[in-house]
Amino acid sequence: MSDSCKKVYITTPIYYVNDVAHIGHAYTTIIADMLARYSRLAGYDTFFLTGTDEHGQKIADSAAVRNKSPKEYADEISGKFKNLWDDFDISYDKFIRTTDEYHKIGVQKAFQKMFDKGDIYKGNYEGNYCVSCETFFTDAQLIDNEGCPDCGRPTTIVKEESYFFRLSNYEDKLLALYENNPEFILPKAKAKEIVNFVKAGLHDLSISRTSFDWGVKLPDSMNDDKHVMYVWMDALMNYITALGYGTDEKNMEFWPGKVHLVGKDILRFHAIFWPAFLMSLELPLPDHIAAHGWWTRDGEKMSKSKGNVVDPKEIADAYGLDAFRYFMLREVPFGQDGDFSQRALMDRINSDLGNDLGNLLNRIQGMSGKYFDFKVTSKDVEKYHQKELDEAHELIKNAEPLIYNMQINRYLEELWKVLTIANKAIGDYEPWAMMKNGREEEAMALVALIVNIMSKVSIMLDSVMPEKIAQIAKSLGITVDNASYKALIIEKGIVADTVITKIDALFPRIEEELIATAEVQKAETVVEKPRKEAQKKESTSEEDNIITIDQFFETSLKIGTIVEAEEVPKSKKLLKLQVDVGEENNRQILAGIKEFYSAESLVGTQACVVSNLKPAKLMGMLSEGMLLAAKDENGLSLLRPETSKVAGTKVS
Ligand code: ME8
Repeated sequence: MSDSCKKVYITTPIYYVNDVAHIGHAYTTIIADMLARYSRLAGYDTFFLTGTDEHGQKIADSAAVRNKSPKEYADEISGKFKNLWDDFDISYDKFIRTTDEYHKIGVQKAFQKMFDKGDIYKGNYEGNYCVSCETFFTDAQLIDNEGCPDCGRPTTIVKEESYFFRLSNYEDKLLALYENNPEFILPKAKAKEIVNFVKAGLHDLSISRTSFDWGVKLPDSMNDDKHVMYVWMDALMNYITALGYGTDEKNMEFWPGKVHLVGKDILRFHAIFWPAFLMSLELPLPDHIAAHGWWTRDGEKMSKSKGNVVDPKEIADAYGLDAFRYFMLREVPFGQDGDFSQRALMDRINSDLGNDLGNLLNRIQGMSGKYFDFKVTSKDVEKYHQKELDEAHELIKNAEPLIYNMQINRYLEELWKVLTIANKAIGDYEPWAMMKNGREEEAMALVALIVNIMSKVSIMLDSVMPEKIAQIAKSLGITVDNASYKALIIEKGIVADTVITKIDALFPRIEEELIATAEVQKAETVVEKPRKEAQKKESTSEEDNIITIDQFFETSLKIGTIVEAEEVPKSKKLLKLQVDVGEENNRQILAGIKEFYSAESLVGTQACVVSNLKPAKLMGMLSEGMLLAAKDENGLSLLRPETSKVAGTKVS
């Protein structure tokens, strides 16, 4: 980031108060928190905003179901979000609620300004409305004339008087914006779909509702009590009302924002409506709208109704908050979807955090204690290790821009390369041999090299794992702040003489048995989930879960011949199968069917295989597919062709 930009404004979406937080919400908030902490450390005047979105029919309906007033209900859920972020030590500067008075005043002022400019007019609307997505759709967009194209739920026809925003007037300006600012939408790959959407033509946007009253009223001057503001108009404005737009404007100096972080589900609102509103308000535009992917569970979108939600608090309590933060930021490239698995989390803890980071600190403690009574001086480090220091500085310098380009997983990868320099140097130079041969000065320089590398990496990791880095800093006798960032990172300086303090292991190893338990639990859901889903679909309506034929064809189904089968020791449910699906090599598939089939009985039989499933590791073994089965109270049956088919035959 250039030095001229001294103010940084970072936002999360404001979360709907119709549901409690899950790891998806935690993900966005943790990325934003990392960016905010890093910006502060690097010396930028930073404002980090999060909050809750509390108006609209969806919230009013959720409250009604619970026999609560919308405000009562919003207070309760908003409080839960805030408590969670406080538990997670999220460093927000402001938590906005759209029911806050200053917000409502700001939204009304914005409406008035857009109206005075001629960008808002009154008309009539008739359209297909999805309450869940709070969005209108044209007939052509609907699935089978009724279903919402975003969530699949049935839409209803809403006919009402409405105020409209002249979105159609902004088509060309928006296209010019995307063209002239190729990094406005991040990752850049996502811009294409937005550009195509705008090119297809924008309709004016209905921005008020008369069918319910749980929303911000229009400004008094409109003299129109029937209407409340469309929830997305109300919600998007939070990014400026939180800075005091229309009320106490002193924090508007943080505008335009650096980055609005959003999930890909709400990119369209942020990359089309929001810049158009801002243009209408004659306000400058933010640098980036950065859209991340979805966290799924066993390949499916997480939602309460599916019962597959991962509670972030439970995970952070079980594995440690910083390990959870590291995992979320490291595991999935920004913009891509990721499947949440405890096994992957444990692997990261044992390998990246325990072996690479934690163990390096142990080695510093061990070597400095054994050879130098914990006292380390860096006076000769440049004499003996300029090359390693240069390599480390180069990697760090190149890693930094990745942060604001939202390539945070790559940023972490680069920092781990710096740790490798340190771990490798110990093996290459063998300080124990140096000590034996009386080359104490060189051994000290080597220990100092490790301390210097660890200190620099710690500074760069502070925003990712603040609690653990505080412990490392204490052990190294350094401080992590803007002064040390400048001295050790920007000016590439050397750590002052220091005394190392012994501390407990930072990331104790998670034992294999625990990992195995988590794997089996996960494996069991492979069998259990489809059954539960099937039952649910029977009891609710299938209309809730309509998919298109194209979505169906995304799943590749083939006939497989089971060539070998054996039991997985210590697992109640798993069998390990080698399955011929017509490829050069057989696939190894772990199937949770041990209670229903013996290994021998399966050899030579056929089954229907999902063959384009992302490979997963179960109990340390690769599983490259899934067998289809049906289960009821009488047991489980694999789905097989009626007569034998050539292995690899497509099922459609
Ligand atoms: O959309 N994976 O609120 P919301 C990753 N109020 N991120 C996820 C996720 C998942 N499975 N599920 C949710 C709204 N998120 C509006 C926003 S802003 C002016 C108004 C995250 O409660 C992700 O950031 O439905 C997504 O954009 C946001 O939660 C949606 O939260």
